[in-house]
Order: sequence, then C-alpha cells, then structure tokens
Amino acid sequence: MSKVALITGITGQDGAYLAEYLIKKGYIVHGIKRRSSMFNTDRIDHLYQDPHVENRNLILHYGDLTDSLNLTRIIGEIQPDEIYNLAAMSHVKVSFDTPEYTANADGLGVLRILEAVRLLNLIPKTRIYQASTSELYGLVQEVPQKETTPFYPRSPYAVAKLYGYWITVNYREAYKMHASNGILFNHESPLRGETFVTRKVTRAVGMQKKVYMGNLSSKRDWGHAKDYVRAMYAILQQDEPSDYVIATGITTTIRDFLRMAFAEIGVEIIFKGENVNEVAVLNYIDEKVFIERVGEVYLDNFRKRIGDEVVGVDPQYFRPTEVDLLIGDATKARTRLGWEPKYDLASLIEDMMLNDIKLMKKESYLKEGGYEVLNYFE
Ligand code: NDP
Ligand code: GDR
Repeated sequence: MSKVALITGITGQDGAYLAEYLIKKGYIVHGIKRRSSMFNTDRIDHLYQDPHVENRNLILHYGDLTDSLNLTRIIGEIQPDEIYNLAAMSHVKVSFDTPEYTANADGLGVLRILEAVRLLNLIPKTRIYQASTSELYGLVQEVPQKETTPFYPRSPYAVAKLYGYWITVNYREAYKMHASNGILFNHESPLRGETFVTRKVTRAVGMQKKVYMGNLSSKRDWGHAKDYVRAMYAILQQDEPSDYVIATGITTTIRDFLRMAFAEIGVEIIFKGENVNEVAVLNYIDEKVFIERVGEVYLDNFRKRIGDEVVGVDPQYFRPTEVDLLIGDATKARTRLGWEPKYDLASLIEDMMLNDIKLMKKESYLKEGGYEVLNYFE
C-alpha cells in the first residue's frame, strides 16, 4: 500500500520539489491549490495527471488555509499518513502590507490543520510537518542560530509563523501528536518566486539594464530547495517528533550574492558609494566565460555596457524592521537525521543562473517572432 501525503502549498517552490520527491518514493500525493483566474500550477505541470488516468499519484484539491471547513473535509476524505503544511503568504516585505491576512493564513492556518487532524481522530495515523522559518530568530539573540536560540520575530510574517511554531509544539505536547517544525533557513532554486532577492538577481543579471535593490548588507544562509525538501521528509520519518534547524552554516551578503551571480556570466561588478547612493558598475567582462555561458551573439552589446551602473538602491525595498544576519547551526539535523546539503552557494547560483539564461533566450526568441534578438542584453 502506498503512503498518502497531503501537501499544502504544492504550487510553491518547496511544494513542487517535495511532490516530485515523494512521488519518486512511491507516495500518492494530494495537494491543495488555490483557485486563481489563471493557471497557477506551472511548477508542478510536469507531474500533473489527467483526472481520468487510473491510479493517479498526484491529485489536486481546491482549498485555502483560511477555510477550516474545506481543510477538514479534504483531510477527512484522504486520511493522509503525512501532512506537509507549506502553504503561506511567504513574502516578508509583503507581510507588512497584508498583516491581517498573513496572520490568518500563516498563523491560524496551522491551527486549522492541527485541529482538523485532532477532530477527525487521525492523531495516531497522521504525522505533521510545519514549515517554520529562520525569520523567527529575527533580531538574532545568538550566532549561529540553533534550536535553543530564543526567537525575536521582526515582521508580521515572522510573528504569524511564531504562532504556527508554538501551536505545533503545543499540540504535540497536549495531544501527543507526531507534529514537528522544520526551522528552515533561506533556500532557493530555479523555481524560486521572482520577487525574492536571489531570483530577482539571477533574472536581472542578463535581462535588465539596471536592477534596483533594497538592503545590500543583510546576510543570509542560503541553501538549495532540493536539499531542504529531503530534510522535511526525513523529519517525518523519525519515530519521535521534534524541531530541527536546517541550514548550511555559511552566510553571505546580498552584495556578494550579486557579485557571484554576475561572475557566472564572466562579468565583474564593482560597488561604489554608500547607503541609498550605492551602485555597482560593470567593470570587466571575461569574454571566454561570457561566450561559454551566454553566447557570442550577445557579446558586442554587453561590451558596450562597461562602465555602466547595473545595480542601484531603491529605499522602497527596505523593510520597516530588517533581519540583518542569519546563519544556522544544523548539527541536530546532521546527527539525528543524517542530513547533509549537496549544494553550496556557488553551485546553487550556477543552477539558478543557467536556468535563467535559458529562460531569457527563450523569451527573447519568442518575443521577436522566432528571430534571434541581438539587443537582448543591451
Ligand atoms: P512559496 O511562496 O513559493 O509557496 C507558497 C505556497 O503557499 C504556494 O503554493 C501558494 O499558493 C500557497 N499559499 C499561499 N497562501 C495560501 C493560502 N491562504 N491557502 C492555501 N495556499 C496558500 O513558498 P516556498 O515554497 O518558498 O516556502 C514554503 C513554506 O516554507 C512557506 O510556508 C514559507 O513560509 C516557508 N519557508 C520558506 C523558506 C524559503 O527560504 N523558501 C524558508 C523557511 C520557511 P499560490 O501558488 O497560489 O500562490
Ligand atoms: P527573506 O527573503 O526575507 O529572507 O525571506 P528575501 O529574499 O525576500 O530577502 C532576503 C534579504 O535580501 C534583502 N533584499 C531584498 N529582498 C528582496 N525580496 N528584494 C530586494 O530587492 C532586496 N534587496 C535586498 C532583504 O531585505 C532581506 O534582508 C525568505 C522567505 O522565503 C520566507 O518565507 C522565509 O521564511 C525566509 O526566507 C527564511
């Protein structure tokens, strides 16, 4: 008998990787997707199966974390062995604009899942993974951050996630639920949403004449989402539920991420100025690397840009309260789960850049009716 998993947030970055990972392990995967006026399943279209296919291993349900009746019905119908609660309004900056909705989805949404499992008498059967976050550490009280580090959330998103974290712990202790938190540090991939900093940068490197950024000095511990979904699965395979930090243990500034992303196509940038007046100027092109990565056809136009400002700062991207430094200590995950990341930051950036270069070429090709566009990198 195949195990049955339910993934909320299956249309997101992590949901897509996790669905693929579980299907490969022989699971029947159910996912909750939101109704939208356009298709919103791009990330999982390669896994999609027509409802008329027999013995499907991917089944999607309409739903929303703000709708407890809907969640309870779905969980009751499918009786999952494992629930991965990944759905959330996951953008920290946007949570300052939509704080009430964020609290509802990211905070109370967790409670709705836990309560559904309890009311449906599924506690002995269903294990629950809650997508907690390094944002809980916020104004960090200890460096590096580990499971015992006190929390100090710094955004409506993080405060909502704090509720999600503690209600998961509370249900575990009160009702002996197999409910665990993965405290995951930032993880990225070619599937990362376009407005998170890493993807914004990897898309912009070739596409935009100048990209405007927020705080260039903040530091993040970035891993690859593919590695991090392996940890989610491992957490639910443990006999005892518990909470785990998942991180690489290396932290890097946004500024250095930009340098590394440009270097992927052989371009050196130099930062000048300070605060809102800081810019990065295109200083040098290693033509061999550029041709190898991007193609000779784009080189002439790119050469003309030497000396141009390619990065600027726009305060609209600053956050009212910022998280300056995150660096995680994943010793517990390493020792108990045997979890190790396979990607480092360089290989993560390479993966993202190769993918975005491919996308750019495809888009430029399509835009111009099938003719190669020489000015794409202008
Ligand atoms: P994404 O933003 O890529 O995906 C979020 C998913 O949640 C999407 O499927 C989205 O649907 C869905 N969703 C949003 N609101 C609701 C709602 N009200 N009801 C149902 N579904 C909803 O996030 P990630 O994949 O990057 O992250 C997964 C989880 O892990 C999130 O909870 C996030 O907060 C958390 N996390 C992420 C980290 C990271 O670095 N990526 C680190 C630590 C924690 P739609 O596609 O329709 O928008
Ligand atoms: P974060 O990710 O807030 O850590 O939350 P994000 O990539 O948005 O920001 C990381 C850091 O980069 C700085 N920054 C910018 N960020 C964005 N988005 N756009 C910019 O132009 C920009 N310039 C600088 C930010 O200020 C910040 O310091 C992510 C989400 O996936 C959460 O859901 C998850 O919980 C945490 O990671 C761990």
